[in-house]
Amino acid sequence: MKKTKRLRKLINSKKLEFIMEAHNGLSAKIVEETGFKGIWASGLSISAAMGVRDNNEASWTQVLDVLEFMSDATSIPILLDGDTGYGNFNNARRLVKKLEQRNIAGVCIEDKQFPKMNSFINGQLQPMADIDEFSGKIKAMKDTQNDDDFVVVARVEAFITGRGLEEALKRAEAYRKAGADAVLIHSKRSDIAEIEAFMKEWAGRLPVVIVPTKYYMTPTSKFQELGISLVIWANHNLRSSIEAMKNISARIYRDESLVQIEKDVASLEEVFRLQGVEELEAAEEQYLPSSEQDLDERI
Ligand code: SPV
Ligand code: MG
Repeated sequence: MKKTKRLRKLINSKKLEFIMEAHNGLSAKIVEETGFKGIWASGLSISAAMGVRDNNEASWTQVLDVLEFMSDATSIPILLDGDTGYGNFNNARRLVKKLEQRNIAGVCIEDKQFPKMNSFINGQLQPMADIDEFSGKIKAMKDTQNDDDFVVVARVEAFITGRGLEEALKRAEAYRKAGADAVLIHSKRSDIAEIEAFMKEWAGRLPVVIVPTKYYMTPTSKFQELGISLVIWANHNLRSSIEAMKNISARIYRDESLVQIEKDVASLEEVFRLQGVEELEAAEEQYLPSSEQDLDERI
């Protein structure tokens, strides 16, 4: 099944589904091997892995290059965190074109202004997009996609910017009318109150996606109960790798030796396996001359 269709199925499924953050080819591969049915290409994680801020400091084509590696390394669908679409409707529709060429299954855009800022930094101060402008952007993206199953998720930042339920509903409804396939309702509260209030009023008009980074204490059964479609575990491969790298760097620095740490890092064999070394060895058998004699005959 096409990646786009698989993402669409995840979003429309009656069952609560989950996708997991990745930020490069390696982490994408690990997400797939773990068993996840989809990948969140997180803007925060990709930018952090590049050593820059989540403020559109990395250009959109640099993000595209990372996505290409992620897509080539995996067979499950990728939903790109497309920030604000990297400009106006025209930039956003060109993004869709380029994503389809790279076999990316969908993109989520948020109703803020370019350059964006991460939702958990001074959310209250962040300017939102004009509703009509953002709706036009969604419409342009939907009109551009070649594959009917390509998914556009509209992310509502009304709670993040402190504007409340009424504004969140008004925006979500406008984006639904503009053709969005799902709504991502974001909250920076440590409880699920805003999401719960939204879900009650929204009443299933479109599938709803959430990112419970801040309300991580909420049991997953509550998401199911509220009728949420898709949960994004948004940054936990990045954060776990930061902890692991800090720990191992510090120990090697302190010990000036590898004696104590070898048992605590992935083996080289595991690195080679993840890179697919075996496949290359098999291909060499098939395509490279097998002996000096073969080579002599061919010359
Ligand atoms: C991301 O993963 O980059 C997101 C989710 O956009 S959040 O960091 O919660 O804004
Ligand atoms: Mg982001």
